[in-house]
Amino acid sequence: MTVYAQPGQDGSLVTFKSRYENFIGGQWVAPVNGNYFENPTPITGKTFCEVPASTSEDIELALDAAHKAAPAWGKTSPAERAVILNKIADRIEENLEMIAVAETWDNGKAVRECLNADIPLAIDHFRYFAGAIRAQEGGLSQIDDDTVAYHFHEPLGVVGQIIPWNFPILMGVWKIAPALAAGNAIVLKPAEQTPASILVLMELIADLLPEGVLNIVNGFGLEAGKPLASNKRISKIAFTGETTTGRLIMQYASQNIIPVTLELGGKSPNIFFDDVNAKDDAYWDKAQEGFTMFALNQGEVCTCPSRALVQESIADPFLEAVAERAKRIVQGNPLDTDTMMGAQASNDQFEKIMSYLDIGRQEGAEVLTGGARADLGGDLSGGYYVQPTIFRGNNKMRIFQEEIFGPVVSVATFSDYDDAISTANDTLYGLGAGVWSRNGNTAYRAGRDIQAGRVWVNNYHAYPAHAAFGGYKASGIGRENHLMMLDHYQQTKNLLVSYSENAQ
Ligand code: TXE
Repeated sequence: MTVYAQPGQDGSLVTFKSRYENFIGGQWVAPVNGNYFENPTPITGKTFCEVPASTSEDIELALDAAHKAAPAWGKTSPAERAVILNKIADRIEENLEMIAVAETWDNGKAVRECLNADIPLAIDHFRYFAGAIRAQEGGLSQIDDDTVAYHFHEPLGVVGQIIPWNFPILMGVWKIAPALAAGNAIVLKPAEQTPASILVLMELIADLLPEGVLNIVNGFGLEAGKPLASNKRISKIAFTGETTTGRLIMQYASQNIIPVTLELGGKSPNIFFDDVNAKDDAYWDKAQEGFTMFALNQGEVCTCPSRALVQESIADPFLEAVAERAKRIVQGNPLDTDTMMGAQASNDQFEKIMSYLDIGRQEGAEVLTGGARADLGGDLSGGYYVQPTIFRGNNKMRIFQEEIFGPVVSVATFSDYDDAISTANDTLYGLGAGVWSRNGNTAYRAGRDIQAGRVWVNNYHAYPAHAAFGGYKASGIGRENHLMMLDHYQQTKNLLVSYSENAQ
């Protein structure tokens, strides 16, 4: 067990500045209007730094810097860009614990998640796209004996990226790594709830990138996000956040006819067929763990398995077992490596989750475990902690249909295969899903019948860089991760060449 010192205390691995600026053109630049906002840590609720409350003027400065850098960066060879991405990965790896503590302090999540998942996945993402860009090949079509169509990949130029607060560094890197690999310059706006850890990352890697290639501008959605997403000087906007905001982003982008990728909300079903607990073995243990993944990252995951569908015939023993398991989730100081669940990322999010705990009860759902704020005492009493909560109800309830984005799972039962699939698909969303069965045919069939971009079969919450990730229905457009992500950051240039000297 390790308990990391809180930033600001003796022995802390990370030193936050008390005031940050925007990172524009390789420099730290104060916001034009001179305004800053306070950034609290969700761990104690206390402010630890100030960051710029930027406006369109700062976005324009960042776009100036990005446009200045883009032509030369776009002409670097894939091999040169790959070397830089690999150096970034190495630098983060050398400072893994420091970055993990910074992420935990800014976001509230358990440091063991940052150490074992968020930051290693971010490192691997840079390495994956370093390899991917070198392995990418163009295409050549022979039109006739004298005519050839060459297909080249070209960068889009300057791209805008807007990220959420649930995985600030990982969601940033999911967007930054493929965009840089493809030769684009970036203006990125972090979420106002978690503006600081990505700036710590930027301090760490700034010297590895040419000036202006990666620019970070902090601020709020309407004041800084909208001027970026609606700007005529970007060639693409990538967004992760709420579905209602995603609709706005699409409207802005439509004015400029630029491509969008959207990773939006979810209400992912996690389906347990009646053979899961047929034996008390390692598989059953794994399935129980798969159920309790609703609490991973405090439930602040767009693919949170927030609707569990359990076959009627096993419902009572199954739910008794998983409720016991959920009670064993260790809540505590997020900087303690024994802690499994930390703080919700913001007070607003905490309040939203608490309101859904009330809504669930009012709708008549039964609370199997949890259902309240977690009071952890000491200096954590000002933080935003919620107990892992299991509701039992039915799929028409609001707690089954609306994204809570907290450590809350709503359980319904199903009678047979068709009932399971129709209930699973009875949602606006289609981002993630889980299927648990010892029967390979059932699991395969369900995986194909569920309308979601990612279906985990006999596992959950794995995010390898080389598996495509993205939503069906109102969960988004486009994919992240995987080679196909490069397509979202590239133009195709077709050169149609005649080598004939004869008239056409
Ligand atoms: O999201 P927003 P919020 C869901 C989750 C959560 C809810 C609200 O259910 O409770 O959304 O979270 C920027 N133009 N998800 O309010 O508003 C904003 O500054 C341009 C799911 O934080 O979508 C931030 O950087 N940008 C999700 C980013 O958008 C705008 C992760 C996300 O904020 C903007 C986060 C505008 N008009 C929340 N308005 C997931 N899919 O993982 C806001 N922003």
